[in-house]
Amino acid sequence: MRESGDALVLLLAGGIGSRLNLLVGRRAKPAVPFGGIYRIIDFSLSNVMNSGLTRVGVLTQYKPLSLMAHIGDGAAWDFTGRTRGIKILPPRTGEKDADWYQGTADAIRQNIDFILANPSEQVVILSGDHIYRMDFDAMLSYHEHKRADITIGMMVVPKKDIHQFGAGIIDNENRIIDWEEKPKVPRTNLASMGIYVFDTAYLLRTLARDRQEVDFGMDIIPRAINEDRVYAYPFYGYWRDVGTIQSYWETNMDIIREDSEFSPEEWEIRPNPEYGDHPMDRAPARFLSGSKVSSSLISAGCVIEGTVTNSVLSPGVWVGKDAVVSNSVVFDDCVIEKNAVVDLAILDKRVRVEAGAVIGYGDNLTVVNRTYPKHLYTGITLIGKEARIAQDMRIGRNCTVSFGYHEESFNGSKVLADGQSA
Ligand code: ADQ
Ligand code: ADP
Repeated sequence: MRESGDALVLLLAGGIGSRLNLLVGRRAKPAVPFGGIYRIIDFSLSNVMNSGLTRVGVLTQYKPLSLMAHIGDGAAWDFTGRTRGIKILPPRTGEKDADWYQGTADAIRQNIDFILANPSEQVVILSGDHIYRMDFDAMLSYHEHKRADITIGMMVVPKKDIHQFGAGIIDNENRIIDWEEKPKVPRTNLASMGIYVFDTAYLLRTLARDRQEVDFGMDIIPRAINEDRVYAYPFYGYWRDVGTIQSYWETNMDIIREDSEFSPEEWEIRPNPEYGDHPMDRAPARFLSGSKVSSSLISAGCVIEGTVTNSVLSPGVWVGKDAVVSNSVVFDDCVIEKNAVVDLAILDKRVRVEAGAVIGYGDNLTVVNRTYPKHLYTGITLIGKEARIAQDMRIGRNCTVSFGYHEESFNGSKVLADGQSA
């Protein structure tokens, strides 16, 4: 019988996340700041903590530095102690590209030593880039009750979105009887959340079977449903994959929607207060005379003199006199000088928008180019880390500006038309 807290957690935190564009230029997707004071991975780590699980391996691959710094020793999520622990598992660094993880199952396969060194009845496999609250202890009990080999967290999504997910068809016992990874033609609206419970012995046998099986959704699950006991664990709460700029922005906006069921504080999501970007060592936010703020999340250390509506501000953001920030997500220590306008934009850390500059210029919210990842297509403008937007500069909708990193301020052509990059 399973002892509560016994299961081993493996957190997949390695994907490149290229659809997040500039936000992942210098950091892994799970390390992207989110919701004012969090990073995306805080949601998974807090869920693990709140489920009473105490042993975690974090599988990394792409630009793990700020992710490692952020996780530190894991004390923020109570992973320190004699029988507890969080370990960052780097990718194998062999000679060949082929030694890098090829897919989710391959990533786990390369860490079999870690699984063997931490004996457990079940392994819980999670993604580091989802925003949600879930009780994995309840899922583990369900897994045992079903006597399943694999249990997959699944939820109903709009049919038009099913092509992004693994899609399953279940019988009336919730056993998965058909499966298609990222189906072109929707046959069901039941989507995999990429959250798996495996019986440990079964997982080890499965991984040893065929090294060509490199991905759970593509290879392992479609075979397993024919031969083994694979069940869906139905999930009814809030869950978002923040893999695109659009879903990242929408999910941030969900925090400030008054009718939203999404509430990081109520869910006891913990940021890492030991880590540099944290609110604890900042002064309280200040609202100077003339400031107007509504429907927004304002973190500590912010100083507001202008207008902020419908926006999420990380710690230390300055909004100058008569400046307007609306419908935007603004990361740590950005400065929006007087009379500047920022609308429908995401600003990475330490961006400076000089006086009178406009980001999100014009009213063109129409589709520019639907073939993302590269291009934004719903009007959101993305400004990369440390970019400086010169005085009176105008940046149109759907633009990306990665000009920064201590270079001159971006004032190239005075106007960046819709959909351009600089
Ligand atoms: P995707 O999200 O497309 O689909 P994938 O890109 O393989 O799956 O990533 C899953 C997670 O693993 C991500 O968090 C990613 O960062 C991480 N990851 C990917 N490759 C990795 C590697 N080599 N090393 C470490 N981490 C890695 C999956 C399922 C679908 C399901 C969706 C739900 O395949 O069936 O519907 O997740 O989001
Ligand atoms: P990111 O969001 O990409 O992690 P940060 O600027 O927050 O960007 O930090 C990148 C790394 O550099 C982190 O490990 C952080 O702790 C470290 N860092 C950031 N600013 C400083 C600083 N002023 N001095 C020393 N280290 C810093």
